[in-house]
Amino acid sequence: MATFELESNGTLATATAVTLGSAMNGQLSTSSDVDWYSFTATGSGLVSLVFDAPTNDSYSTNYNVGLYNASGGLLREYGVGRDSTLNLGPIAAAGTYYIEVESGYYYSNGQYAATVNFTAGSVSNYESEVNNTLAAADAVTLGSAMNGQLSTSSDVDWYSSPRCPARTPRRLTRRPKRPGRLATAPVWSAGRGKFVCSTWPILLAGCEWLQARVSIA
Ligand SMILES: [Ca+2]
Ligand SMILES: [Ca+2]
Ligand SMILES: [Ca+2]
Ligand SMILES: [Ca+2]
Repeated sequence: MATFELESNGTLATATAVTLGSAMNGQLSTSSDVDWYSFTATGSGLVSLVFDAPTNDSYSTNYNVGLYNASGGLLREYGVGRDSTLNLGPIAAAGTYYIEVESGYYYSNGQYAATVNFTAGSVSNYESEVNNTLAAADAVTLGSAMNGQLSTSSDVDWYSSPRCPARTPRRLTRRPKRPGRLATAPVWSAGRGKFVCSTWPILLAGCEWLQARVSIA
């Protein structure tokens, strides 16, 4: 039997609970309708979502589909116009998580279906939103790929890697060149700290930090 959203579900608090692996049917009744869904994870793992769209548009966005944590922090988001399987990335801990479906650039009043899948297991080498500030940077292992996504044009992802010990970090004097690309900064060994803006509060006692900031220019 098909399962349908329960309006009003326009907030986290009124989200319709979904069963993992089962399709949930919904519809955006107007272009401002927002549909929230919730699910419970028993531990860390990877989330994916099969979105069955009523539209079939490869180039335009009819829906924005996002994964949020219990605090309403956006973890990942995609704009879709046709049937899609979305990699919504990792969640690090047990708890309640949320899916939001809203209208994209174009509006469709058709019925969609969303199936949330969860594969339990340890996750590493993924960003852990919300990592939008230097203080919340995700630690990376040098030489290992880190997986991240810019969920919106205003998302910023910070990464860091300590390079301890034994030297007092230096203040650096300029922003990275070429914003919008991975800006790896600094080996700021003596006399060479020239890539990171001095306003970034990166002075951590006893450690050098290698930092990367990813954003859309
Ligand atoms: Ca709805
Ligand atoms: Ca709604
Ligand atoms: Ca991100
Ligand atoms: Ca981010």
